[in-house]
Amino acid sequence: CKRQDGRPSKQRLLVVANRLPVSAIRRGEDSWQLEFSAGGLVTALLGLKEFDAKWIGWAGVNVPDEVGQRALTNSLAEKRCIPIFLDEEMVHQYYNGYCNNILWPLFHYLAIPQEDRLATTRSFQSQFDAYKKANQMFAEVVKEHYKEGDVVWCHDYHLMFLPKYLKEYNNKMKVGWFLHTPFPSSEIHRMLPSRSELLRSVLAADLVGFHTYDYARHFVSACTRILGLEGTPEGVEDQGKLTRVAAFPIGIDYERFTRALELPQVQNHMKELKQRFAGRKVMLGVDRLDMIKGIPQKILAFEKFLEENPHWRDRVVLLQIAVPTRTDVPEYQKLTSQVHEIVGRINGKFGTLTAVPIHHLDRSLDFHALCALYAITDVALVTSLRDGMNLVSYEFVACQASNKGVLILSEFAGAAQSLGAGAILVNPWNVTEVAASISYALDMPADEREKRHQHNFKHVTTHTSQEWAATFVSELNDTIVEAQLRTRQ
Ligand code: ADQ
Repeated sequence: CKRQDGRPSKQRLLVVANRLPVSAIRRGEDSWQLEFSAGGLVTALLGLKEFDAKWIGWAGVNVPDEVGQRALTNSLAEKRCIPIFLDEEMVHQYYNGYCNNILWPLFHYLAIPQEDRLATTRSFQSQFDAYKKANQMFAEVVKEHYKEGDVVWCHDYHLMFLPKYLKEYNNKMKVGWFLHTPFPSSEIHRMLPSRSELLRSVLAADLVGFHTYDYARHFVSACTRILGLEGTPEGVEDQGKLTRVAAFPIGIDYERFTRALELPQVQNHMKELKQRFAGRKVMLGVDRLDMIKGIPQKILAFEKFLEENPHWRDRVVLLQIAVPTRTDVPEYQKLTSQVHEIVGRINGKFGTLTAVPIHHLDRSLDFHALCALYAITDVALVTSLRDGMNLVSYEFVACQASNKGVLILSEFAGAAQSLGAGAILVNPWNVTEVAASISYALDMPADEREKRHQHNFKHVTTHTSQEWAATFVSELNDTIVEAQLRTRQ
């Protein structure tokens, strides 16, 4: 593909995800303020600089009036974003309901709580219908903006029907689908009443990607066991049509972090933090306040560590930065109160008149503050009960070139497969083991810290988000060329 001046033009890419990378705040009838929002997918896709990319997704606000919708569409166009407008009922049924109440916990091996089971069973069909309807709305907007030759990259569990709807419209469209969460064992997936339809819709894509080989394997075995299809080393075959299935481990744009650390304001902030916590080791947790992140488990392990190691009590502090998400879902409200209650109890038990062992913040930190915190941390604690990858662990490593801090990482995060040898791997359900790992990490000799850090740093700097996106798209292009060759033979 060439431009008029002979130079190759960038490949056009339509990135379709439930949420746009910006949040919109209404400032007047026809004026909007846009802000980049935190989150794993957003952070990773900031690396898509080599493509002529446009984003399609929901802006996270209800805009019932046409004036507001037009104004928001215009503001977003400057950021190369195209909005989908979902009304409140749709958000309730599709997003809070089917996506976050059913697929999210199931894909993370979390059982639906006893008191919600009946309600979930009752509302299942209406939520599933809304899910399909929402996916159709996304498909309509993609169709409107699609030009021949575009690559359409669908993201995550919110959009499992999108490949099917797009291919039904135009079978020549290049469609890839990537899952950011784990794909669970087929034994878990088969509990879903809509298990077969979801699998078949995803299989309409040309290329299906996961963070790890294990998730890809679970998906293929769900297709063979539930749909009776044939799994091949390349993917899944159905009546002569091959859907490629592969692992594409995500990374981060690590230079964004290393560059930020050189800025005077970040350096100053680091100095302030070091003074503030002088004489104490700093432990850090940065998570969305979600049940998959294992925040209560982390704090309980820290409590056990303090109980068992009285000599550390006033020499260590845990900073837990937890950005609230899905705040209108009762389960998440319950989690917030639970975390507050545990933190309060532990601070009451081990705090003094001048210091507390845990600083817990329910908020997002701006990028520079986050970099400074990562850089001055001695031990980072990631205790996800399940996590597709976990970018926080990579971001911490990227900021540790001088400090060589230790990463304690859940074996249930995808990142454990890439940073396994550099991190201390733990089972977050086992508080005794996590407490012992905290003690080990705090006392770790410098040469071991150095060796572990080098291993992690090498991985983070050689597996970037740019490379992840480029590999996925190039594999998608190759898959289509191969399929054309096969059809011609
Ligand atoms: P998330 O569940 O959002 O992502 P993660 O991969 O850790 O999890 O990414 C979180 C991002 O949000 C990081 O970039 C982090 O810096 C930022 N963030 C989190 N808390 C913050 C806070 N308090 N203040 C500021 N920033 C904060 C999903 C999957 C993951 C997968 C990613 C990418 O659940 O498993 O790794 O997508 O595929």
